[in-house]
Amino acid sequence: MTYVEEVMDRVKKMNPGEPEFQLAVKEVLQSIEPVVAAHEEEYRKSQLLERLVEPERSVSFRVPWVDDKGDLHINRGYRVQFNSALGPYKGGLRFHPTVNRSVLNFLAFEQTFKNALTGQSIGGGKGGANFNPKGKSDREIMAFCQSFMSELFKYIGPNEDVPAGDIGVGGREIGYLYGQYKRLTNQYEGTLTGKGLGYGGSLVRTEATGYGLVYITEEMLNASGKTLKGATVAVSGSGNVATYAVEKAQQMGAKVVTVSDSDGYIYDPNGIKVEVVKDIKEERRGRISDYAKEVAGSEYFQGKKVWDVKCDVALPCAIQYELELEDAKKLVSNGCIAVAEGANMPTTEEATEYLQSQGVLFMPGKASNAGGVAVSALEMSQNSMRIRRSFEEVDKQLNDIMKDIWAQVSTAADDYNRSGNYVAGANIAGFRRVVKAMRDQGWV
Ligand code: NDP
Ligand code: 2IT
Repeated sequence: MTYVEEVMDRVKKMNPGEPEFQLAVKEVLQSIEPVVAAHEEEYRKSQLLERLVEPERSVSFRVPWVDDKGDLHINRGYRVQFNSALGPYKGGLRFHPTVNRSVLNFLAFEQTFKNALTGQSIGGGKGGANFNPKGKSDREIMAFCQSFMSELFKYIGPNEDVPAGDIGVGGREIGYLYGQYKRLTNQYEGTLTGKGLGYGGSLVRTEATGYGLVYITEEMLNASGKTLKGATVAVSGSGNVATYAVEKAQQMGAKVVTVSDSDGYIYDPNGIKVEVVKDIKEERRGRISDYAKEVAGSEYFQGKKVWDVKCDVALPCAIQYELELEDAKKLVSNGCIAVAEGANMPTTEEATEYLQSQGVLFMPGKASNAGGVAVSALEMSQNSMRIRRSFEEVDKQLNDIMKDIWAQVSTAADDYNRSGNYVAGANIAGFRRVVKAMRDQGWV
């Protein structure tokens, strides 16, 4: 057995029943194998990979809350503090019924390498709860957020762990969480990011993940002599990442023809009207099927996925494993030339391998959706300095960071004879930075 295989075996034994986490570790460890081979003795001696796959700390806690009828509910909350070699733990909070330890271990592990790619001083973490915000009233959401923070506040802080949003956690939830944090700690500080602009938030944080995704997609296309201008784009999801990916892709001259939610998708051959998506999702908190009722010429497909639609570029922006092998086959047979992940691990292992084997340009989420956390780090620095940067300034920094990530990912792939394999490039580039810091900090 190679060292990587031994560590993989250990992860399986120590984390039984955690398929998402095991898969994420496997993907990273397999792609860094050439780097490990070059330093095997040193890594073994310092148990480097064993430490890399073990979260530094992980808490779970009871979240009791009362609904509008006066009934009590109990959910489980979590925070996984995976790796602080590069800085305070940083990563989002997800409120979704599928949240469990495996999903959060996978997301926090991935976050460690993503955050490394941003070049900023942030470690990897992730948290959330198996709470379903769908159909809940504003008061119920507030009650849940306050109860969740009443436990979480013990483990976070501006130099310790700085959570943000993810699925089911947007501006409204961050506001309620922040209010409760402040009440409990008596501190007005940057312990959460994605805050409202009126109380310490950064311009561009709302747009950052979607915009960053489009910036790096354009870099990847340009390197192959192609562009988003004039391209037809399929986007999945209609949440934070999807909405601003649609907006930026259209600003760059692409035609985006789809958005979706977990019930079905919209096809609009005239180009998705992003104001309508924002109104339905951000204002009315409705379902995406409403779009077809409001926009003439568009169509709603219940229970189907956007990958049925012919497109040049696909941007999966919803949830893990939403793009499976049969979807990848459809994309290829419809002439798709590039896939860039807005979500975390939306493409299954088999689908990724198929796309790469067919010559489709493929950018993994830890590189392509890093714009969100990168602007979160810019929010942290603005909070520390008590300053506020303009939209243009932050947007320019975001663009520069995405260009830098593109350069790191493509160069690392070249360095290890994997040119064009950006999965390997992203894992190797992220790993190198994390490992250097871990090595320098000794056996901790
Ligand atoms: P949101 O909660 O704002 O939106 C999620 C969207 O995905 C909703 O439209 C939701 O629809 C849809 N969705 C969920 N499950 C499915 C499914 N099974 N099939 C199709 N659509 C589905 O979350 P975000 O936009 O913030 O996050 C989306 C992805 O991007 C996640 O993977 C997240 O981890 C990742 N990400 C987010 C960042 C951020 O800054 N927010 C940063 C980097 C990555 P429905 O309402 O029906 O559930
Ligand atoms: O997956 C992610 O990178 C996020 N949900 C954003 C994390 C953050 O801290 O901004």
